[in-house]
Amino acid sequence: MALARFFRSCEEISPRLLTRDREIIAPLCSDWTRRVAGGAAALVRPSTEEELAAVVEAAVQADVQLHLQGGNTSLVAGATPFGDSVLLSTARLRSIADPDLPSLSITAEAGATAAEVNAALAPRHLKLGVDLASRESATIGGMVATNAGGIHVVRYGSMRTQLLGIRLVTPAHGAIGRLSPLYKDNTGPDLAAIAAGSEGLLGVVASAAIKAVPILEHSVVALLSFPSFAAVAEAARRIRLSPVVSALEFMTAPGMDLVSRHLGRSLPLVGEVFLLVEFESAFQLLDHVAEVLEDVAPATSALAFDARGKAELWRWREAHTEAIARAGIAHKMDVSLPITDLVEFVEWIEGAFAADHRSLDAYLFGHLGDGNVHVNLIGAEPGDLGPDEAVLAKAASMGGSISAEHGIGRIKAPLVHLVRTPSEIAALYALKDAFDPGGILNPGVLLPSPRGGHAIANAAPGRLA
Ligand code: 2HG
Ligand code: ZN
Repeated sequence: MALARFFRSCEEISPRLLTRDREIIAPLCSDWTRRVAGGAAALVRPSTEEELAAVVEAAVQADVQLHLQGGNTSLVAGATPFGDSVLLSTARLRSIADPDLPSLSITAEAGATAAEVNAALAPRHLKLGVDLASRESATIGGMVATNAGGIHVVRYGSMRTQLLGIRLVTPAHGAIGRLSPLYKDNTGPDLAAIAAGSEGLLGVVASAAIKAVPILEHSVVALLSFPSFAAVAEAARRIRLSPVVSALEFMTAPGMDLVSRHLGRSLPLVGEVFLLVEFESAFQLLDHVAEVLEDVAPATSALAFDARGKAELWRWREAHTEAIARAGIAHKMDVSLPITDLVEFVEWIEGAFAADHRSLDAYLFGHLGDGNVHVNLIGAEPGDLGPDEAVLAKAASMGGSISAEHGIGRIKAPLVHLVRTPSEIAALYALKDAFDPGGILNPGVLLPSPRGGHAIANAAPGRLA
């Protein structure tokens, strides 16, 4: 009944808005990791903010749940639809305005990818401060909704800090917010900051005004190897003091071996733990980089100065996700720890945790400069939350976070209590209620939904849609 009413409203808004074609919908109903797969009764793809607002209003009127999706690169089932719901894709909201040079910013609609926005900025020697391996598919809307981090947080911060303004379509208040070129605007709570990281609970991001940063002429990428994680952490502590570091990433030997097999290339360096460091500056860097490397004294190192060499070194870091996906269905724990506790955490995973979970293969890598470790486990049943909970509870007990940059999604929603008190969770539900009193947006994401079950319980684990 409700769906039929919603379908009729969509038809009135635009005849090309909604499809029920299984061949189009099915590929969008699986998490990128393949760990969970769901389904949707229909797919709606608005092309303008007005259409988007009309769709949300129609869903409110018909009491139909909307599951939101950008580039479908979520690694925590944040964009996987379930049940008799409707998948709302921002894929057709793609326009990108010309860069605003006086305010060093750019406005883009939610469905534009990071790569497309960067392509619009490049002729002006500008780029986004946030960059991530999934740049060809990750969309601006998803990056705002998850407060995306990526490889340059150590230099520029995460997505929330890049936002000058947003337009947000909310069930309770329609389309609100503004695409402002203002760097300063202290007129109450900042809607963009509230929406960033809210994972589609409060509204659908229609567009965002985002700061841009200059493309710096001089850059050097260094791949360094060390005998232990403790040695890497000490090197990172020193490298972080350099004012021109724009990425400070780590990888470990098991992941590097997997990438080596995946790419069909032999390892460029031998070692147990690796650091990938990018230095970027408007000025010549060689003396500075030589000084930093002399100070940290890696066991072995490889440096790249030209675009091709730099891309090749980056590939060793960025190919981890695809190499792991090829090896199996990964349980992904995206934790952050106080920098001083990283060594203890990694030693716990490789020691006590590994001893308790001998059937699992663990791959550790991440954004060391941000204290962000990506723990990838292969070998567990997709529906088994046990290993996830053990790792996340450990990070939480050490004062860390159970989501550094991927979000909570549907997979970790039952574990939010590890890092939020009952009062904080009640406040989040109250915030949700103020924007979406009917609970129609993204049920089951971030907060366990009174209306929708948990992804793991609902999905056919590991089954590809
Ligand atoms: C990255 O840093 C992404 O490459 C993906 O955040 C991490 O695959 C992962 O666990
Ligand atoms: Zn990451």
